[in-house]
Amino acid sequence: MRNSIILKTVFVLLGVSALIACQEKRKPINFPTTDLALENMIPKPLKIVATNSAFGLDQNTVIYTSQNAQGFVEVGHFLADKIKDKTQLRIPVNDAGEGQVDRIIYINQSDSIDLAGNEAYQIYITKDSIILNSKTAEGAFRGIQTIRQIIPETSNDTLVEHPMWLIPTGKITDSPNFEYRGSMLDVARHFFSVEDVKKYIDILAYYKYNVLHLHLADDQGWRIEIKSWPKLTEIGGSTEVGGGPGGFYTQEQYKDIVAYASQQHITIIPEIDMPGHTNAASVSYPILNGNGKELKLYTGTHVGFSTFDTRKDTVYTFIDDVVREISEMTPGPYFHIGGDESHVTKKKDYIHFINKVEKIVQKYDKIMVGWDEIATADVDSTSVAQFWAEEENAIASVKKGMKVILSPANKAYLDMQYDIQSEYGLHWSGYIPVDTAYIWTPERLSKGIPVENILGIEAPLWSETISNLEELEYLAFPRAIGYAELGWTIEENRNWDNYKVRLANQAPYLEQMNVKFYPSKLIDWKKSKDTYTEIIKD
Ligand code: TNX
Repeated sequence: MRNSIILKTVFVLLGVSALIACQEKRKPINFPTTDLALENMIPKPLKIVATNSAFGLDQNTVIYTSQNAQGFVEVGHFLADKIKDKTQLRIPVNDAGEGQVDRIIYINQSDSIDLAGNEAYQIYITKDSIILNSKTAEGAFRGIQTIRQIIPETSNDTLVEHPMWLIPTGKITDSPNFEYRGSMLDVARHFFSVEDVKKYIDILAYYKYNVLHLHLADDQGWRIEIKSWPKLTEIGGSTEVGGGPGGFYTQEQYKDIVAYASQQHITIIPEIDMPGHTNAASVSYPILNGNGKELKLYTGTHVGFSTFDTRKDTVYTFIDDVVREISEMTPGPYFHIGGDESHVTKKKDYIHFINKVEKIVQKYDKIMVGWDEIATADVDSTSVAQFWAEEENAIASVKKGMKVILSPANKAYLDMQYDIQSEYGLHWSGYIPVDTAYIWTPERLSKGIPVENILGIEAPLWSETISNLEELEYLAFPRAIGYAELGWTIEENRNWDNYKVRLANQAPYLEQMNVKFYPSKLIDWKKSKDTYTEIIKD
């Protein structure tokens, strides 16, 4: 197998040399010495071997992709678009046209056994070519994020007569530590537009996340159109925390988010939180209500006061409709049923409810995910628990043979304040500065959660204190970048002192994307060229 990769590589290189030989003889370029291992990649790849020369990305570079393997051409175009955004270069894809071709980037489907799984990839960078091998388009997509990250911000304008972006040569072998690397966005407490969600997806994809979990319903708002129960959005969608206008996604908009995420190989996980956190649903359809109290729309931030009536058939007809409509629009394998903080649901009713809802979710071919409390019910080993608060529940899920997603609130909650001066966020589970967010070991979080049971990690962003994209970005970044590394990079390759330098160097990308990240003082942020010039002018 290894031989076949080498052969293939040689074949491609011969092709490149032939292409180049057709061109006028090039003058040898005197590349400066480089070190691929010192590049600021996040997450840090599994293995990097530097060969100390450079690939000059320039106007004479062309991208080629496998053309019969599903999704590879799209990955090639995605890379070309991002190169255009960063460098202004227009790199052709699978079509050299009349232009001069000096170098190629080849995105190649390979079945090599050296590629461990769908998301694994290898990149070979020489002076003449960049060859990216992966089994699937998903792996190729993760790999091109690495390529994007090692294209420098500025070009070298002296080596040849036109600008050239020097990429260090060497070999990268990479694959993820955990198969599930997610973030959650609470669009229920405050509503966020489709455009906001798309921008969040863009940044997550750059750091190799593969899941976005959307918290679509809570006491303060119902955010997804359900055609068979229209008042959910008419009434339940009309409020949010603080009394703002709320909002909801039409089914078309939800599908648009799902499709956008899938282009970036990110799976959307929809969550309808129940039987608690259901005030907005019960105000819309009072027949669902189980707390016996008068119902009104709620714009505060208390939790634990609402519940569905777990003994009424209509409630399960309702849930069946909701799960069916949402599942039909959701290609991903998971459906999240919440299940947290049902403080006014009696224990036996809660267990009865979760057991019934699990069957509904399975009927629509989805895997049920729930917050760790679901482990107190009689759930199946195929369901997944999301550990946020009670270690005891997480351990109970492991005993049931379930997989666990790690979201410990004192480490992984993006809505916790960085410190006492933070403008937004809560601190019920403590303050989470940028180092605390990074310096923990999911693999050894609890003796009762062995690595085999860890599906991955997820960083939830609850939105009680944030109401627009700028505030969202303040809480999410830079911490979400650290969680990306905890999810992707193996423990022995993670190191705070090394990470914080790479993080400092994310500033130009975040600025280019106009992300209003929190400029933590723990990080010696790299100044972008513009800021630098301004400082000099001052
Ligand atoms: C706890 S985490 C909650 C949410 C809140 C969050 C605020 C979880 C399953 N429940 O309802 O928004 O704390 O940090």
